[in-house]
Amino acid sequence: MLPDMPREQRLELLRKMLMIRRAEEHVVRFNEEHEGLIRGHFHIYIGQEATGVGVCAALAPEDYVFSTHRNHGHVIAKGGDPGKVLAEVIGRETGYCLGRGGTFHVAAPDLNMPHTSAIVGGSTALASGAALAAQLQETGAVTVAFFGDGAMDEGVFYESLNMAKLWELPVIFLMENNYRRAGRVNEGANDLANIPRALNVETVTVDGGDVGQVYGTVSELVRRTRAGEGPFFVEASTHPWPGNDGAHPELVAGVTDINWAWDPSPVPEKVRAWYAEGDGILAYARELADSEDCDRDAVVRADEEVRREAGAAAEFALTSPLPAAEEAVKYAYAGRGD
Ligand SMILES: Cc1ncc(C[n+]2csc(CCOP(=O)(O)OP(=O)(O)O)c2C)c(N)n1
Ligand SMILES: [Mg+2]
Repeated sequence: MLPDMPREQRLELLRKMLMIRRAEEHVVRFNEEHEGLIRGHFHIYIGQEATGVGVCAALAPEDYVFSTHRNHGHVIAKGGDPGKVLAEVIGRETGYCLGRGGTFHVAAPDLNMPHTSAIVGGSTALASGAALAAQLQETGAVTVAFFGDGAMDEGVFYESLNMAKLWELPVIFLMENNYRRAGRVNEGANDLANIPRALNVETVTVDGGDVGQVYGTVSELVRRTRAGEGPFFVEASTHPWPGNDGAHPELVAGVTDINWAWDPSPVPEKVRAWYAEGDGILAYARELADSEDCDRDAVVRADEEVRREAGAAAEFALTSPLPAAEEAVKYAYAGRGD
């Protein structure tokens, strides 16, 4: 569904989604091409870009977003600088958290993303707290908590949702179901959306791969949340990206070629179905190219620009210095260091 907005803004949504894809392709390549550059695990938002971009496009700059272990995409969607995101992913002094956070904790307070939690379910409590503050201070800010289907197994999720409902907090619980099916083997509920319904939290399900649908649905919920009708719960479902199947994310089909949107024949057969049906970026590229006031050329040009920018961002990160060893604890404790 094309989002209800002028052509330039529609293209801007495409650019944001592509920026997440291109930046994260660099993250996977950092890991594949530079031994020891990323220490430990890392998580990739590829395949879910339409959700993050659609939600953040519905928010105002003063609204809050709390994210998870898949935060890179959310930060870029909220307007983050891809160079500072990539620098943080590899622990550089020029990153959003001066290299102290790393891939799991790319927080960006100046974008009203004060913290991200790699503790599964943690974002729901942080977001409810921020929403309580906004309610008490009457700032009018809306808070979004992104979290995954797995976070619904956590006790903190129930507590956060229940308190948010009882106190009518201005918060939207945005569950990203990246398994594209209702219920899971480790859930008693056969439909995850029934869990918030049991607490009388109004719940909407959307196709998380359809940026227009996400934007339209969340815009209306943001309006209602600001009017004091919250909290709300959204389930945004996506098809799992095949690159996440192994122990570490892998570019199983190489980098995405935007031309696969209209000619999928060069895509390796084992992942062709995902690129044909599951990839929200290619679906949106097709929609835009077929729309009245846009065409393939505009889409391809947007991708070229984004690839250049993402390449410069990766270069910026790779050439940025690590924090000095003697400053390791600077900023680590309140009142210490600087
Ligand atoms: C409290 C807690 N338990 C376990 C983990 C390990 N862990 C990291 S990601 C993950 C899966 C989370 O699934 P989901 O919330 O659906 O997010 P997805 O990775 O699918 O986006 C787990 C269990 C963790 N980080 N925190
Ligand atoms: Mg999940």
